Amino acid sequence: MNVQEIVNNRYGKGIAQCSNEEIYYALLEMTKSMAKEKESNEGKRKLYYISAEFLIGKLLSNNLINLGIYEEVKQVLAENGKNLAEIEEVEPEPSLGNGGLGRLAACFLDSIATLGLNGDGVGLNYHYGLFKQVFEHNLQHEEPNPWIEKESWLTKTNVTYPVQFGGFTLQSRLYDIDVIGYENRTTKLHLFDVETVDESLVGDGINFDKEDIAKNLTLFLYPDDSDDKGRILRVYQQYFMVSNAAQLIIDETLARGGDLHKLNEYAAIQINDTHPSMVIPELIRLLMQRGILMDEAIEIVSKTCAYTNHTILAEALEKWPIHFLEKAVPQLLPIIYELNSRVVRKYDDKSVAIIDDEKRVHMAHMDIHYGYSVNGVAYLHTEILKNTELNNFYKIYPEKFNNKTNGITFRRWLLHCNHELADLIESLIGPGFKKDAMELEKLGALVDDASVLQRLLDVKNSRKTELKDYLAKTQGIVLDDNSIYDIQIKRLHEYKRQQMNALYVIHKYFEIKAGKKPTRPITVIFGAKAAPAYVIAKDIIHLILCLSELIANDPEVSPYLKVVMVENYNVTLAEKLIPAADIHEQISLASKEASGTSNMKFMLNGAVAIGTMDGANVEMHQFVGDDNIYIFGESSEEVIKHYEKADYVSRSYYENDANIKRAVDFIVSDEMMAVGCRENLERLYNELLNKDWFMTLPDFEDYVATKERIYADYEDRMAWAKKMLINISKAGFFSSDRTIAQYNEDIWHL
Ligand code: C3B
Repeated sequence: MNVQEIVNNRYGKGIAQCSNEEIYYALLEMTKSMAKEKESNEGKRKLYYISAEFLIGKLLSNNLINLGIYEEVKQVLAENGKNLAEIEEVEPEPSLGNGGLGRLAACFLDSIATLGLNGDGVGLNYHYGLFKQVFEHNLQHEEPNPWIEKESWLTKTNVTYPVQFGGFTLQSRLYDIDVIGYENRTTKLHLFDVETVDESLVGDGINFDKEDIAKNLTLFLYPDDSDDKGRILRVYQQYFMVSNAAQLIIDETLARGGDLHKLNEYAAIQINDTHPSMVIPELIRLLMQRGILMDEAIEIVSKTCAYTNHTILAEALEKWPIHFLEKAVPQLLPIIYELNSRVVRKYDDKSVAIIDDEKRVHMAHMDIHYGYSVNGVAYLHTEILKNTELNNFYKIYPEKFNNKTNGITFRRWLLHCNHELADLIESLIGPGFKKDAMELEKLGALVDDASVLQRLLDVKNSRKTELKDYLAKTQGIVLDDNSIYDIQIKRLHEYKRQQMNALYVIHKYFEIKAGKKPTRPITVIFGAKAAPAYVIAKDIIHLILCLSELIANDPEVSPYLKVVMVENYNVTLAEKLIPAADIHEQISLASKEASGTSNMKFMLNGAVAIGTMDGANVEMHQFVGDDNIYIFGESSEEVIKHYEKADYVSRSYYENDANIKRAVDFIVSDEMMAVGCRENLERLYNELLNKDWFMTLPDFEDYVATKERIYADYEDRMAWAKKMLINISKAGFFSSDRTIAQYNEDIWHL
């Protein structure tokens, strides 16, 4: 059925008479039924990509593109006076992820479906997602972000499993979302839920009774973990996710005539960061329940599970106190003890034990010992895992370690979010790049063609104007589309160093006051959510919002400098911001950003990076060369040495550098106090002065100098357009189709 027929059936009227909302639901129905008609991917071994996060974004346009009917639908609607872009606005965005890790999982599903691989995603159906960010008095507040409506992309299934916790059992319910591949078959995102969940539990902000597990289990992704009740709730969530996954895997294997003794021939499980790690003991437990002896069960599971590490930050490498597990999942403890004692017996090295002296279970250690593959997510990150962070494990299992540099789906991050650029590229090199991203290299032959460069600049300008209109309409933000758009969008974290960018803003503010006016106005745009319990991250947001207000109200500075922080940064906003960027900030402290994936999206959309030699920036630099990316700051080796020697003293940088002192002092100036809160600003000031764990100050001067260079280079428009085109032409490697093909070849063997 086409749109017209569905609209007629549903509403008994024509498209022209319908509201945008009515049309949206008709398109949802049509797309879902078309997905059902597509074949799902098949094969003997099936991948289960288990992840606590799937940041899928809105689905309508992507599904239409992947079904190959986007243009057709757009035209039919236009003929009836309707605008597809406006209809897209009706769709709520599910916030089932924090950031990179969750968005990566969503890109991977798109590529798995597109490449025709037999693999599904497994996660949880959080009713209120992460949270919706609102700004009040220049501070972040959190609110629930409901996204599940009566009709949605979710399809309720008949699948349900009992999940046993210490003292009680919950019955699950599986909901599916069809993931439609590009001109190909489909796969599924399985989201488990509990029917007893009670949305009315949530009171003020995102507060709720953390102990009523039957009612709260799937309300939020990662509830506030600042106290033990929040932390233990995460254990309940994680176990619920993996127990359901393990039961599903066993059921599907048996249904396909598989033999559980050879489970690894039927299933590959990718453990996405440590959140799903309990799948290892759970699967061992379930196999033993079905009569398989422990030795064999351990061996089978070890040949089935593979682990991806996404970070070296200690706080993200989960270590659960044994008493949490005793309370939530006592049935797993005998297995975890056994897994640990086998390790301890074999290796006389406490650093590789699963259970440490403080009685905490190191989830990553369990994954490495009892999985068959360990991968990092960019070249540098994997090298750091092998040589530093996980070196003791690498010495035991060198064959398990491998790198899989992240990627992004070009369907969403080019074809969908930047139609005009996709059309320009197609007119230059043909449509082949849509299937084989490496064909973008062909653009390399055109870097000296002035008319091509001019068209590229024109496309960028129209994206900038579009962003200006969108932010004016949705957030009341006023942009100058003749200014340079310099954008930093990612979770707020001290290692990502939004605070360094903010210190630069202060520096620039003083320079402008001193009469050093930029050739062209600069707009520094931020988008970031801070974890609800991450106090300093919230203080950094406060700093940025205060600077935004202070500068906007300063007639001397505001014509040249503007600071913007978009509210509730999410996938939808990223889709508008990235195509409009001139410059993107990838300024993490070297060694700390495992990969980064927004860097790839910006590159593909013709923005130029300023960044440190960190994560995938290293590979980007290798592809585009010194002239087309602005690298600054200390290297990862230098940074790692500082940590080893504990020789970094932020105060000495402050005392010995007038620019740094001036910028840091401004945080607690009278001007700032007039627009901000003393408590937050003083705390941040003290943090920078006395700790600065992520070493903002040593890189500051180099950062400032590099910013001046990049802004100056921007003024030679043709030379800049050449940089843009070179970035696009070298982006092909960062397609998630390449990443997924490598996972399959080296790890999954589907
Ligand atoms: C992120 C990392 O911080 C990014 O560098 C990386 O690109 C992505 O994962 C994807 O690999 N990450 C995250 O978003 N959440 C975590 N808990 C750990 C890492």
